Amino acid sequence: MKLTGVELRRVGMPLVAPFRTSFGTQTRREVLLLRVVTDEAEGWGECVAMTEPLYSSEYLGAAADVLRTFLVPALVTAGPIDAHAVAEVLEPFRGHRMAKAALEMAVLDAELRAEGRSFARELGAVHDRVPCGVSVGIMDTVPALLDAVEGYLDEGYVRIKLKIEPGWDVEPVRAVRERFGDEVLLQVDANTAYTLADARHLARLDPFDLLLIEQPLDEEDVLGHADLARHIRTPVCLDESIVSARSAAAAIRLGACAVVNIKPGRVGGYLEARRIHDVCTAHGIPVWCGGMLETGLGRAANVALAALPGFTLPGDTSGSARYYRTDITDPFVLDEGHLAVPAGPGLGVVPLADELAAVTLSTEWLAL
Ligand code: OSB
Ligand code: MG
Repeated sequence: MKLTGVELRRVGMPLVAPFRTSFGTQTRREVLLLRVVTDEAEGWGECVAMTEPLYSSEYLGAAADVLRTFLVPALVTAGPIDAHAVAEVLEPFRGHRMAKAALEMAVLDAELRAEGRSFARELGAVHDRVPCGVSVGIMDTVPALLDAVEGYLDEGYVRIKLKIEPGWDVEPVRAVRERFGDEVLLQVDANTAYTLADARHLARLDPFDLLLIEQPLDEEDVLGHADLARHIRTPVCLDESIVSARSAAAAIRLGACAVVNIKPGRVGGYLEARRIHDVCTAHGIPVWCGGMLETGLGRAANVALAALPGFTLPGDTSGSARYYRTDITDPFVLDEGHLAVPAGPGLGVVPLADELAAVTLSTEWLAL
């Protein structure tokens, strides 16, 4: 395939409700989309970087810059493109995994569309639908949280994840357990808000039979997670710390995680995400698919990934309506707590022209 054009497009979409985590409150999502045009087909990529470097060091403006200045030019220089060679071409550039992931996703989408194959088939999906969890933000009050959780359970979500931070942890978890019972699959996500000095406090979550606690400590504190795991009964799951199959293998060997959250953007793409799945499966470590408030484009690919055999826990693969009143693709809608895995060529979804135009903030054609 020959690359003939790359478009960067910034879109801005309001969230249906504010989403508060230990690192900040989001009321809207700005997303960088990539459209690659080749001599055979077009492909779409979604960059999961947020506008500010609060979840990770990456942010939207930097992703656009590194794509325009280094990544796309390197791909053009490399000659005919092949999705499985993109990561190798981009490898000399340090970091910027979310930007690299978006470019690889777009090339892979173009390639698969040209060949009439789906992401699900390419990645090795074994299910045609996946069970869905939902990530519930920090709320001002426990009653407000219980209302939100009740709404999601009524919609059919099969797993609840509560965002936690110091001052909003044991009480909300206790309240959700008391109100909705022990059968609800429940887990928490701290987004690095604690330190090892909080180990005894975090052990107070032990009685609530949580599926896992996600990323309690700093992204770089892999050893700390291994130490913490010896002080609490709740299984430790890593998100921010896992940036590659290599880092996943190291974290597993250190005993730093019993579960892994796989986010393709964070690890440089869907192909590396599959390698992490393979490493974890080989070690008997369950994985689940994380989310980054994706539009329907990223959501389609995530749902395909979540259909691989090692994804034995429900992911943050919510329906479009969890975040957006109007998605830029046909919306993903829950059916009995599940989403159908797209089966069409490539992502199996395309942006709807009117919806996309309505949320577009800017577009830029890169000079190739
Ligand atoms: O830590 O998993 C996270 C959203 C943005 C950044 C980080 C995280 C999240 C979520 C929501 O928890 C995931 C989703 O529903 O898309
Ligand atoms: Mg997380």
